[in-house]
Amino acid sequence: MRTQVVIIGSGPSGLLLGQLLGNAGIDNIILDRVGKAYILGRVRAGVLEEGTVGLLEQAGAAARMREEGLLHDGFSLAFNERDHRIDLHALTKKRVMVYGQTELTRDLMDQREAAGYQTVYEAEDVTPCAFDGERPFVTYRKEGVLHRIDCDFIAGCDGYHGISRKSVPERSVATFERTYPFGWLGILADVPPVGHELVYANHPRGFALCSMRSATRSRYYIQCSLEEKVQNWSDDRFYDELRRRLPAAHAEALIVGPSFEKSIAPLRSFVAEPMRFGTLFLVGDAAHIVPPTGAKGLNLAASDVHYLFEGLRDHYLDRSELALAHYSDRALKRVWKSVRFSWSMTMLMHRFPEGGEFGQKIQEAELDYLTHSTAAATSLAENYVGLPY
Ligand code: FAS
Ligand code: PHB
Repeated sequence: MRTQVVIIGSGPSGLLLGQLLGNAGIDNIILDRVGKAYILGRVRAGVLEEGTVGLLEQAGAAARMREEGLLHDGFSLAFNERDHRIDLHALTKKRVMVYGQTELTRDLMDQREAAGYQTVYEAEDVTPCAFDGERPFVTYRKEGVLHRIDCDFIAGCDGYHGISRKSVPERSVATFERTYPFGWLGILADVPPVGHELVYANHPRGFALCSMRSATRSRYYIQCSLEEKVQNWSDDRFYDELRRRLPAAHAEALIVGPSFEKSIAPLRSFVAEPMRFGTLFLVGDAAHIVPPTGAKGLNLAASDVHYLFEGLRDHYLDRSELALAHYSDRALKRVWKSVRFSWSMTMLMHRFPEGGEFGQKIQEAELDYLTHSTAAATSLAENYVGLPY
């Protein structure tokens, strides 16, 4: 079998890249080790930058998002029992779109199926081969049969735990990492959200985030110890703790109901450099991970896709190698700025007991500065809505 681009991973980055390539007439096959249902069962991101929205429009997969997504002009920082609104639109003339990653993934899968582009789910032992030469190929096993796909390029869109980055000789990859001494315990429940915008709360008991998926579906998170177990957290216990971390007005407005998803996610910052190895390109979580505090993970995957699609389109349609040659540098420039922002939001909003009184005072001073200085709020806002591609 032969195609122009093999994409490993049917998450947001693989699906978005596959749709843009297919629509440009560039042949591609997506391989994923799990099935569609498993991928759609994962609950992750919820906030899209305008750049990500634009790419979904370009991919022809934005119709349902436009109908069901919620455009937000701002969000709140809650601390010392008070709410401070960051008016994103007034400060940047931009907005963010609240629309779940699960729905975005479903829309891209539907578009791919409608276009007849090929995807192999439950592909085992996917292995990128000979990507340091001119004739790369990928092998995989399906129902016990070994398959080989010859191609021109391989896009490693297979996430942090994927095979692509691991297939590169260790000496060729530089990694940079920071782990955080806590996780996020999150729930999804079909109850109206506590407010019409997101609330990020800094509280002595720990960070909390009130987010949503729609006007009737809420997504809540609280900072928790990495030793915590989901089974120790009944809905009542979760809601009680969430209330204690919110200003009174939000705590009183909180509408509770049975959760249908509850999970703990660890937080880390991670970057692998470079993002290109011969004809293998790392995209999205395969190359970088950010703590979800800045809502950047999914949006960074989208900007990687933008740069790689430009490079592959110019290679095939314009016979130009320039954009492809600069993929890694261009992507990493934006990656590191988002990694910085996500790290700074995480340091600002969470409790770090080891940071002591001094660390606490620095957080309070920064929150005070952010909510009294237009310059500081503008810097926060332009990072949150997404820096230019
Ligand atoms: P993904 O991990 O989404 O997809 C990779 C795909 O590759 C998967 O389908 C996997 O099955 C497949 N794969 C892996 N190994 C393979 C192999 N060997 N062979 C074949 N296929 C393979 N981001 C935010 O912006 N906000 C959030 O609130 C947020 N919350 C998150 C919570 C959790 C628990 C996690 C893990 C991430 C969260 N993220 C969040 C980040 C998340 O949204 C990612 O940025 C996003 O999924 C990146 O998309 P992909 O790069 O496509 O990787
Ligand atoms: C979410 O809705 O899942 C979400 C929103 C904003 C974040 C993180 C997660 O910063």
